[in-house]
Amino acid sequence: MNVSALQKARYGYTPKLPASLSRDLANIALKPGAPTEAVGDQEELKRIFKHIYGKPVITFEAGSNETIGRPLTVGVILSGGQAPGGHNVIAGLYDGLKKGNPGSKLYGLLGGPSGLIENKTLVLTDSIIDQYRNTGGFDIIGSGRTKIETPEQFAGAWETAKKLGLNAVVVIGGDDSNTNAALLAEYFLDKGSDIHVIGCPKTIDGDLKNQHIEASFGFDTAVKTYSELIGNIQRDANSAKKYWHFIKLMGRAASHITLECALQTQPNICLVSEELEAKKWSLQQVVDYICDSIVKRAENKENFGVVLIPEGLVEFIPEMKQLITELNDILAVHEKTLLSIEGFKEQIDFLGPKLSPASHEVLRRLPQSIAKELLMDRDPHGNVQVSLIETEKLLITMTQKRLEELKEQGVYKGKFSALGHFFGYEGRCAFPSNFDADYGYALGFSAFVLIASGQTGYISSVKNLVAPADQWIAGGVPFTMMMNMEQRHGSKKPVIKKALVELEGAPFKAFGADRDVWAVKTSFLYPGAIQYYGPPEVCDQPTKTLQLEHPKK
Ligand code: FBP
Repeated sequence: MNVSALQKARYGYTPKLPASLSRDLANIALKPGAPTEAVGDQEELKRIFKHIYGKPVITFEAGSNETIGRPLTVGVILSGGQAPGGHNVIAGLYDGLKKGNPGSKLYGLLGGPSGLIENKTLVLTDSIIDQYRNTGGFDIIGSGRTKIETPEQFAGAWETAKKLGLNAVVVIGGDDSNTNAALLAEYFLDKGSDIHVIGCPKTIDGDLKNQHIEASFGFDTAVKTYSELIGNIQRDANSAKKYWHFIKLMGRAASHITLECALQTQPNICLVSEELEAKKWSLQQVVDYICDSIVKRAENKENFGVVLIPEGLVEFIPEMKQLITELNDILAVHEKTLLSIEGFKEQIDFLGPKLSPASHEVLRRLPQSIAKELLMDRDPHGNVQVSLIETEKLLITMTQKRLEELKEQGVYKGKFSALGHFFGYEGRCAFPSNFDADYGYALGFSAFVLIASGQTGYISSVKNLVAPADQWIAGGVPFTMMMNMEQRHGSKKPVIKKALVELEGAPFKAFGADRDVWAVKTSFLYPGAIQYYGPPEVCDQPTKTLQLEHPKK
């Protein structure tokens, strides 16, 4: 196969494993902690997850493990958006299985959860795995966002699992996919079967984390890729001194990506959705905040700058959030009718009586292109597809308008020329950084140990991530520990609680301490490209978020 020089070199990279996973397999024992409770709605969740609720957190320690060498047949699913390190999770799982027993078999379930429902599979072999080690992308088996939801879909999953003779299914996914994995684990147990389900925390968004899951894999590489691009744009802006760049960054709900990129690059403005929601800012207040920096910089003859915008912003502006919540509920029932109506005005008229008067008014006042984007299809989990909403353009248009008013009032004397960018897909399939290559591999290997030790209802976990990899602590965290009940698709559903940016957390505080200076004085940092080879201080540094949230002891 014809591959790039870097790809060839990366095939030869050996991911670093925690000491607890490097020892002889028969000497990896499971140490359970105390039983756990869900983060909310405990009684309801106990009823829904009769079998898997309340399991203890598990860590791996030295001690004997008698079941680990038996042959196993496992199916693996890549679910949701791509995240660098996914191929290494599969490689870690595969290597663990083969080390445990060369007769073990790993099926790739093709195209996401639908591969399990529809029995679309690929038997993974040494030669397949070796072509994907330490590479980005999910192309080894493909991904998808299908949710296993209806009785027919669960029955399909059950049939496939029986036909393939699966002992376990590993779901590599974000909060929604791992919620689905929890339901599947419960379903299999309800059927009286011993097919086990283990999850792995994936998402560039970084919003699947808690005290035991310090980060999801993919975040590290994605933020480093975006930060490189932002730094390059900042250097261009500082050279040409003529453009304001409005850069929207992926992260469907939480602003972790945007915040981390701000810590790495020190732009003039970084909007953090969670803060705007807490302050109950309107869209106009956000625009006024941006204009304030533009006006002050213009006074210093600096008619250029960079604004970072989290992708999920619109869902956190209270008036927009209310509108989107109402639209979600309406679309859950009337989506087909709405889509059959021709003409945008007619669609708004149809929605009018179903929306509250305030939300109807917000929808009417939005630029048509943005309003249309809000009406587009939801994803199978009922989420607005925020990556398709052009918030950067909305903010440029509104900023332009406000600056014209300020010019008329004699407050602003600068020149405003703006460019919009969206960095999202650029970062999701990059070659995984050394951190994500190691972390992904360790998560996959840890998933194998959980399965081989007869566990189900767990998400694979590897923590102590700011320490060198051999000191990482591997184990499993029960799905139900991370869950609560939330409104989805018009009704209450069990879900893994999304970890949003905490305004009292160390990363936001570090940003808050400096941002007023950055807003006026050019303070750009240029992080450069991810380095795969070289000194550890250049190649193996975890994100600033991780370092601030888990300072080295
Ligand atoms: P996951 O939560 O599935 O990891 O996906 C995250 C994400 O990359 C978001 O940042 C983005 O909004 C979304 O996927 C885009 O979805 P799609 O790949 O379907 O366009």
